[in-house]
Amino acid sequence: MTKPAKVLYAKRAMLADGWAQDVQVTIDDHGNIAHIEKNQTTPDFNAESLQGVLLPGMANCHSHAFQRAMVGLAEVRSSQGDDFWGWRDTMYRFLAAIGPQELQAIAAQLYVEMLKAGYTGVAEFHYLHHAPGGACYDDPAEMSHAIIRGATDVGIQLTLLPVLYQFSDFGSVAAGPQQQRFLHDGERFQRLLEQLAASYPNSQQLNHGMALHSLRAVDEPLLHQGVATLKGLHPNGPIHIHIAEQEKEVAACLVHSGQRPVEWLLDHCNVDEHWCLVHATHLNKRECERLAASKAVAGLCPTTEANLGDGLFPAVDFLHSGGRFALGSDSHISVSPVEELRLLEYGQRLTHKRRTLLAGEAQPSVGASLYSQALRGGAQALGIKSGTIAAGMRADFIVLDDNDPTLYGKHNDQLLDSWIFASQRPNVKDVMVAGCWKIQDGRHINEEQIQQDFFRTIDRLNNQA
Ligand code: NGQ
Ligand code: ZN
Repeated sequence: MTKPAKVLYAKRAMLADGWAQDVQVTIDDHGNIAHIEKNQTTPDFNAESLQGVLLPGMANCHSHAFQRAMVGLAEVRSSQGDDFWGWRDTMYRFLAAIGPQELQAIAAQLYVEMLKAGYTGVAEFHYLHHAPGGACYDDPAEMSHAIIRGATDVGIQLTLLPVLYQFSDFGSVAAGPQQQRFLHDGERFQRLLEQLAASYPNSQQLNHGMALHSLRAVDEPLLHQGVATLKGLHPNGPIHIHIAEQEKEVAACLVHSGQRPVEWLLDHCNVDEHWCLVHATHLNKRECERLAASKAVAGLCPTTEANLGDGLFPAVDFLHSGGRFALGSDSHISVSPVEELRLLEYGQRLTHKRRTLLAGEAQPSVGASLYSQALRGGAQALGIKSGTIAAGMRADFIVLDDNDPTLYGKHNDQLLDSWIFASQRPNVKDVMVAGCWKIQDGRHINEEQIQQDFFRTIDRLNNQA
């Protein structure tokens, strides 16, 4: 591992308490911020001068890495039209050929793309556990190792969320043949989590959590068992769940339990700041307020939710109630926090027929308000001390190139507004994860090799198809 940088010097930086000039940031050997000085017109002799604006890096709260290799393969109309469930069939056919080698190569390529776009951490919602056909690998953590290797090689921070999945629908309906690779009972899932905890101690590189695939995939006893397993191993580990994404799922939950999915979850689990409810698209007013009050994070994935025809999350009401959100790139139809935030705001403008909807009272700039909220919610969803530049936090940073026609001459918050609404390029010059540079001048040190492995994997998948 490269040695953490010690002292950085930025002409301009977005700190926890606002914008500052001539900022010197000292980083300790663990990759955390030791201290910060502002208005330091003469930097220390050993300080590294940054060629742009220093911002916190974004945490990506929701990823299914293998899906990056199927983008664009489900955009063709069939005679019956298409919906979320049709996309899911295509995705199930695609994943049948993904083994550990393919998963590692795809994940590595994706994680390089994430870093370059400004994501410094990712929560991997990992449910592709078993071999094609459903048999358990000799090592039950085989596919988890592939993801961890992909992330470690690239150097993005990983929060691994092994997914508990047993059923195909409400009422403990047995899983289908295409779902066999995802399945665990409570005991086998506990063994997987124990093995991962023993093999990989928590570190700056890797954090452990778990996910429940959805209320379709677990019944109530299994849900509680899974949560108890996580709490036994990692008391503060994040717990994620896909919820209320499709209207069909809301209707099925109502028939099965008499309650809507989010309502049911809030009534049956101790949903708190360790939880991330992914999508939570279909919320009524009461659910919206209760979810906000729970301090859980809503894991929003605007480009995937648009691509899959999910519907629109009630962001205005949720943020008005004080709700917390994070961004996820989910199916990776886009890998860009900028594009996610832009679509999040535009979705609201198009429905409410008004402008500047997701800015706060205290923070009237939409770009700055959205970026800082997504930073805070993202770090919470990944269970890491990141998302603001302050002493004691991780040194997860991006350097934004303000010597770009879209960003040049923009004052503080205007810079974020211009980046989020108007940039045509990522504009991310350098990226640091826990004190180590991973992207410098727009490039990752191993990007050619990683891309070659990815291309070979795609060729292999195409030849098999
Ligand atoms: C997934 N993806 O697990 O990859 C899901 C689809 C399902 C999204 N929800 C499968 N975007 O929900 O059953
Ligand atoms: Zn998902």
